[in-house]
Amino acid sequence: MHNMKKQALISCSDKSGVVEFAKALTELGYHILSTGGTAKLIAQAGIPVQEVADYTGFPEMLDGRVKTLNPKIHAGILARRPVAEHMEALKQFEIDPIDIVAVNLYPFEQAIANPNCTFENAIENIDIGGPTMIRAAAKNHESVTVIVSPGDYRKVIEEIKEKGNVSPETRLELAKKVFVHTAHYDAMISNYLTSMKGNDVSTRTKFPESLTRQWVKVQDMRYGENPHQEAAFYRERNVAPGLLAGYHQLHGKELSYNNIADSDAAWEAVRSFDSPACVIIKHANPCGAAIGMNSEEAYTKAFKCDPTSAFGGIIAFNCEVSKETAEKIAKQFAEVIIAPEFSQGALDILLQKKNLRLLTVAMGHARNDLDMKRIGGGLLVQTPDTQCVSEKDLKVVTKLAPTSAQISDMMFAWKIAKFIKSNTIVFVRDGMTLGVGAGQMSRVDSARIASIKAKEAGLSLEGSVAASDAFFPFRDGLDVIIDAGATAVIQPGGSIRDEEVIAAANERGITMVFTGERHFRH
Ligand code: 93A
Repeated sequence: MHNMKKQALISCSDKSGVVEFAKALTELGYHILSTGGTAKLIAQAGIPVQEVADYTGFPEMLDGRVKTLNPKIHAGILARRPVAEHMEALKQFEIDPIDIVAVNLYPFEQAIANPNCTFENAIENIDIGGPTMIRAAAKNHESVTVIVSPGDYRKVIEEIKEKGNVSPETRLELAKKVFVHTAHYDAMISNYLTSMKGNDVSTRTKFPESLTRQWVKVQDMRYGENPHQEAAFYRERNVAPGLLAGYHQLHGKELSYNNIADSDAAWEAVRSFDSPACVIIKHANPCGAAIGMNSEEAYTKAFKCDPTSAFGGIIAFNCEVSKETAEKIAKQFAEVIIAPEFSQGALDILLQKKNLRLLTVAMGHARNDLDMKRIGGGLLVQTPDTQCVSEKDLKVVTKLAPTSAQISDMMFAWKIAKFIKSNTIVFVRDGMTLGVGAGQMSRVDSARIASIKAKEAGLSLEGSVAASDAFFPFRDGLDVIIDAGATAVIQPGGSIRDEEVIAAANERGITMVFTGERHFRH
């Protein structure tokens, strides 16, 4: 052995913190081995470093494809220090044990995120030597410390300074990170390669042959949908945060499984409105939604729609919650309130409610790129429903044209209908829901339920607007809506009986528009 010092191998594409790390290790008595670019940087900083090529006796070759792939490196990493035969073997071949491996990989993900990335460039960004070293070091975490994230340099240095060594617990933690990291790295590569259409390297589909995502645990949960189900909450790795990665809980008990699911639905719905809006969710469905001049007006209107169901609901706002709004909310039992901000006056009131959870959430986060639904032994994947019609897309199909007030209510009704489970019928007037029929197997039943609920809430449907999330297969559903008092209907159209349904609307003197697209939600 030509080197009795402890050794660290540093080979990093992301070179942040490398010089400081190498310096600290040198001061702690480590010999530094490093690859071309990293070695150069370390040497420039005046820190002693030996190139891997110099140590192995093999130059970096094949345009850098082979730099560290050598038994002198891999035996040095993999040798079990407590096993005498392993240490004998190292001696026999003049190999020095490597105690610390700090590597981060060719930036494959960043490379393919560039729209101009060529296939050749992507392939060159597949790191081979790096994953090999970190997997080896992680496997041998009994003896080796492996670092894949510059954020961990400091912890390692501090432990060595304090105890002369990195603790077994830290080595195991760092090893776990490696396999999470390489699994993600390989997933990115396989998603990229299998999203090619056939062998055509220039075309890609959103749906790769093999779809691999990585989910990182946020927390264990007390229980799932029901107390006898165990549960945990995960977020998707390296994805722009949605509601959950982006929320901040100001107050209240931990969110439950159902709280999170419903909060997500509430947040998705409320952020789709441009003017101040309030959406109240129960069991994943809006039981009241409204727009208004401010949070107070929006809440008052939304609550009126179905005060019974709003009990224990999730209330979401897309605007600051005022003191006046908080005073009103304080009179009902709510599980969660979500808003981009709460005024101090509102907080003074709401923070007194022990069981109320308050979340601040930004409204502008990106949507998921794909929607997923588990089925027995499989996964259904689709692009999310991001369609949103504008006024100019509406096609008037009746003799009677809608008034501008009706058009505004139709647009509101159509927006909220998208967030109500199918079959959906929702009555609306003056920017508030009056009755919601959700999740029924027949559209006629949804229409009936929506009108019954409006009546129970003491709301008149005379002159209201109704939205249907999909076409009417027969005129019966439409008749129920008109009988209830609606004078304007918004629906996608597209039924083979559209003529019959349009004739019914004309016969009964209402106005109807088609959107040309539907919003099933299950
Ligand atoms: O092309 S490789 O797969 N072949 C190797 O043998 C190898 N060894 C280390 N890439 C290899 N590396 C990678 O080089 C490391 O994972 C790191 O990302 C990068 C550091 O190279 P440099 O120090 O020259 O900037």
